[in-house]
Order: sequence, then C-alpha cells, then structure tokens
Amino acid sequence: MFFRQIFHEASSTYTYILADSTWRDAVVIDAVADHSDPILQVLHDEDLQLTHILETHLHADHISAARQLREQTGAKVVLSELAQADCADLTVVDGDFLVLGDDVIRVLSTPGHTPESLSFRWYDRVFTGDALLIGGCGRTDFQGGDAETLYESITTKLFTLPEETLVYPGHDYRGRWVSCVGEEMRNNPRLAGKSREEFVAIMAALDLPKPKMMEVAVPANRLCGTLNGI
Ligand SMILES: N[C@@H](CCC(=O)N[C@@H](CS)C(=O)NCC(=O)O)C(=O)O
Ligand SMILES: [Fe+2]
Repeated sequence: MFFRQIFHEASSTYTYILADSTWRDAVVIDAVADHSDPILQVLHDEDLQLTHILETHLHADHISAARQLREQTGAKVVLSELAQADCADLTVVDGDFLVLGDDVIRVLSTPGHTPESLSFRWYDRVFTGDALLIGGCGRTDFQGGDAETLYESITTKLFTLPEETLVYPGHDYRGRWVSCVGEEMRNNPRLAGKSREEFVAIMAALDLPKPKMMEVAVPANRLCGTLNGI
C-alpha cells in the first residue's frame, strides 16, 4: 500500500494518491491543476502507473488537473454519472467499485454539497470530498446543494461506517489532516446530537461568500479542467 496526502494552499484542498505496492497501480483523488507536476513526480519517484483520476465532485474553488494528468499518463477520468460531464472516461454510481491492485475502491454516493458528490472507501479509510469535513461539512448553498440531502448522506452513508474508519476530507481550512468517523459523530458541531431540522437551520445560517474561483472553476471542471490554460 502506498498513500500520500498533498495540500493545495490556495484552495485548502487535499489531493490523495493511493497505490498498490505490488502491482504498482495508482489512482489520484481530487488532483489540483497547479499540482500536476508534483503529482507526476511522486508517480515517477515511486515507480507507479496512474490508472484512474477520481473526482469527488465538480469543484467550485480550484481547477482540476484531471485533463493534464490524462494527457500525460493515459489514465481514465472518473466522475459520478450525475455530473453529466462528457469529458469523463468512466462514470460511476453508488455501489460501484474500482479495482486497485489486489483491492478495490468502493464508490459511495454522498450528495448534498452537490448532487454528484461521491465518497471513496479504501482499506480503513474514506475520502469524503466535501460531504463531510473535519468538524464541518461542505456548504449547500450553490451548485444544486441541498442540506436535507447532505444530512441524509452523512448520517446514512458515512456515519454507518465503522467508527474507526479514517476520514480524509476534500478540504480543511484550519490545518487538520485526518479524523475518524467516531470522532465526527461525537464532536462535529453541525452533526453531533443534531436533528435534520437543526442541521438544515445551521446550514441556512452560514452566509458564506462565494468561492473566488467559482465562475472559472465550475465550467473548466465540467471539461475535466483545462490543459495549459486552454
Ligand atoms: N474562501 C474559499 C471558500 C471556498 C468554499 O466555499 N469551499 C466550499 C467547498 S467547494 C465549502 O463547502 N466550504 C465549506 C466552508 O467554508 O466551511 C474560496 O474562495 O475558495
Ligand atoms: Fe466543493
């Protein structure tokens, strides 16, 4: 097993590289365009072959490296069927799995932040995108977001995983890298002991500014990000 977590400062995004040490196959989750070279360097240094480029959702705050990495490696870009993005090489739905060496990555549909949001389960960990963040969750006020749907996703899809499952989020804005399901169930201020109605009220009151990159990032990411700015 090979695992690497990379932080993109400008958007507070986490990218993950997962690989099977025997077969040397790798996948990347939520690669950021600015980081395509460092990601390719890791693959080269570790002698890994990228097979799939996974997106948890269509990002609003940064441009994806998916197109660049596909050009460089021939790996397949994977998105939810609900993204309706023609650029995807492979679309997935809840319950699908992707083979990675001797093991699989399981696809969980976790809508609410956006309709096409996915989480990915691999070994003892879950990559939650912006469905569940450490001590928080993705906003639900744009891109088809819906707080009731997010509550359902978190409580039925993520909080039903074993408590020790490690939670690797799509972002963190306060320097935290990893959590676990039990910790989020007990301590996440938006969810611990909160009813669906209380959660919906919390989300409705957030009043966050729109992401700075939104107007550029969403159309670009529908095309799997841009290649060299084109
Ligand atoms: N200030 C950031 C905001 C980014 C943002 O809104 N991120 C989304 C994820 S795409 C979110 O759900 N954030 C949750 C939060 O800020 O609590 C920017 O301009 O990029
Ligand atoms: Fe997001």
